[in-house]
Amino acid sequence: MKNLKEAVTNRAPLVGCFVSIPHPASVEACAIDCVDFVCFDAEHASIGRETMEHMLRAADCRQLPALVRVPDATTGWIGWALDAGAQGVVVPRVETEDDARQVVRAAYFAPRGQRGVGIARGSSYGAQLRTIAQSAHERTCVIVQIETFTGVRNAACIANVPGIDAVFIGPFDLAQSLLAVPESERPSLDDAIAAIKKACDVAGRCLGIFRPDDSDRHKWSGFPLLIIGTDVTFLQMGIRSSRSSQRSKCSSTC
Ligand code: 3PY
Ligand code: MG
Repeated sequence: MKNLKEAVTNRAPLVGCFVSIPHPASVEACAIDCVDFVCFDAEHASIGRETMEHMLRAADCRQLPALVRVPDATTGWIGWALDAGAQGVVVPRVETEDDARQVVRAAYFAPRGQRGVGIARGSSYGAQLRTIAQSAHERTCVIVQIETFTGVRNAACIANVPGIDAVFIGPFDLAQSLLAVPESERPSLDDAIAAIKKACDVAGRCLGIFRPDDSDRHKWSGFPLLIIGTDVTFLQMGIRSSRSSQRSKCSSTC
């Protein structure tokens, strides 16, 4: 895939996975033909700035588009990820139109935003600084997560912010957030997801969701952008499934 942003904005079906293991080897291992892109999880995993850069090198070697889920919407991590050469960012817990506008400001160079221009890996250490500063808006994929009840209520405003390429639902956080809503006003998780979908459909915005595994993939056909699983959970699933097939072999032969 040449341009992940183009695929996302065209709402082409894409399936990626999170990478939580802070090592380039895990990125290389994820570079198989059923993975369209990877997303390094710098929100929950212990991926530091330097390691992220080495992981981006590994992704580039395999021509695997890489996003970084940053810890929050502040300018630091968004700029670091993009300067290091990530094709885009996924920003958690975006709850309001203002939050979404803050993400846009941090992710794009002027005139659309206020991203700092500097010498870093993403600009071939300055050799392509001018070209990058002029054209980054064509390649920088900006994805915001809606994963709180406040975010659901503001989904239409968030989805309409220019510069946002996709809205990505975090169902774990969303389910947790709904517990803080008084029962009489609390939507079900399914209803909250449907409200976000409706807002994105009306705005013509790409929509995505996280699923821990492939088991209910058929349910999400209206969600072009899927992140299914993480390297660590696939590791556990592989061990579990190998152990259980071993056990059943043993019980039939022992
Ligand atoms: C969530 O489910 O909260 C997520 O952010 C998925 O990674
Ligand atoms: Mg989350």
